[in-house]
Amino acid sequence: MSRTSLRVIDSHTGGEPTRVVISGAPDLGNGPLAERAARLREEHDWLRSAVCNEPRGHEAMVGALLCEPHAPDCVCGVIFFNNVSTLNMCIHGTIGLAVTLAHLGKIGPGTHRIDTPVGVVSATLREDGSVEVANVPSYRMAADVEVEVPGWGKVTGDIAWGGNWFFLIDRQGPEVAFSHLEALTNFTWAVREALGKHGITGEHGMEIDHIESFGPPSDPAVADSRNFVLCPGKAYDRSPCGTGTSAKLACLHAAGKLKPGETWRQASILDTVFQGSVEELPDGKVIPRVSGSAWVNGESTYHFHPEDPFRFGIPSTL
Ligand code: PYC
Repeated sequence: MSRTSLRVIDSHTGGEPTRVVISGAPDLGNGPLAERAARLREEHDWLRSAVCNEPRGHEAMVGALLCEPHAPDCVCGVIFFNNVSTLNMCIHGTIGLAVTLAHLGKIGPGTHRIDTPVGVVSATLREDGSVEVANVPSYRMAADVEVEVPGWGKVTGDIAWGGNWFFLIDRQGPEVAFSHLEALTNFTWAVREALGKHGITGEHGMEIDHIESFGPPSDPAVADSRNFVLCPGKAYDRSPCGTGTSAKLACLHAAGKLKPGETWRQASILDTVFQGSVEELPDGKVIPRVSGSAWVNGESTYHFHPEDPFRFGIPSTL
């Protein structure tokens, strides 16, 4: 097991950081990516903590471990993780990964398949440097689910899969504006806890660990909606959240409000925008296509001095 140094490349996608680990990671075998993600969680959690937690990281940091793929015809595999655990999927991170691979000279413009723990996605690197991700099949599992949220009353939302499980809330709670970050965090965290308390889950009892609140856009000329997304470790997504945008696209499609090929422009709480559209599948699910831009903004080598008490990060207090 190598704990001597790690090489990472940083980028951000619409304000949300991605830190790609390009070398120095432990060997997770060559099985399916979901198996390797479980091994990372169970046997090598130090890597996640060293990369995402302080003093090298911060609560919003998303790590991306670059791996050999398991599925055929993929340019690479990736396992995403954050300040508390691994993530099933991450689209802002896939956009960040694509520009990182281009920065390394490993890919050029075109479409590239990428293996993830929840299935193969594809990233199309365009000539202008933007990236479109074709996500895993996504769907609305339930509409208008009511939950009693202590301190906030009855909240109604949709439950949808977009590569992660989301509870999507429209125009309830605090105004979706940057000046209300603290109130939005308190509200969405209370919703998440209430869902857990009432046993409201995604398929197969999977925890709904992303809460997404929607309001009107600040400028209807550039976006159709603005969101606030609470991530599993209580950080808010600085980007419009690609898997959250996928869940939104699936809900809009299920409600008859978005036809294949139509564009939905989702703004983040920072007013950065992802463009989205859907392709219908015969089983009623959709393939969301989400596009945005990312910029490489750093490269580092991490060292692990044996006497440094925080060489593997300051553990999360959650
Ligand atoms: O873009 O899918 C996303 C994402 C998930 C968590 C943070 N960003």
